[in-house]
Amino acid sequence: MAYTENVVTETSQNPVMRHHEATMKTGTSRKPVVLMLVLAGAFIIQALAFQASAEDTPQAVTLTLGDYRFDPDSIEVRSGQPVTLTLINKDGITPHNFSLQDTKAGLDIDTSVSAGSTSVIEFTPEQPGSYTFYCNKKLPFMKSHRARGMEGTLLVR
Ligand SMILES: [Cu+2]
Repeated sequence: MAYTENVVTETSQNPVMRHHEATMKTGTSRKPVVLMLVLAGAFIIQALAFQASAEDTPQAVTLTLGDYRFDPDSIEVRSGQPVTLTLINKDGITPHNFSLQDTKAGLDIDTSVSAGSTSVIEFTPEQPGSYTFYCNKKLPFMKSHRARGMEGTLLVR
């Protein structure tokens, strides 16, 4: 048993030791070794980050608001994963809004987007289903934006 351990130790450590010696000879400082360790560390961190992003990818969706409609007016996302929603109001003077309220699904979004500006929100839909979103803007004595057709569907798979 002791013999086997010796063999394993020798084969696994010798190349590393030789490599260290070689590195030390070529340079007067330990810099190459340190650099190698930093690079190895960076590689591991990158690998971990990639793994995390594959499991928890933010879903990016962009909606244009204007002319009393959403474009597109139907979006589809995966449940349990964060959604980054970019809302672009392309109208020159009309403010719009993105409302999506469903207490059962844990969705409570009410974001206004002033004329010509962009808002970015993030939310995580936990409950698969079909949800209606709309613009809640309405001027006195006028039809609401929603009544004029400003609504759409969020499909959560
Ligand atoms: Cu509107």
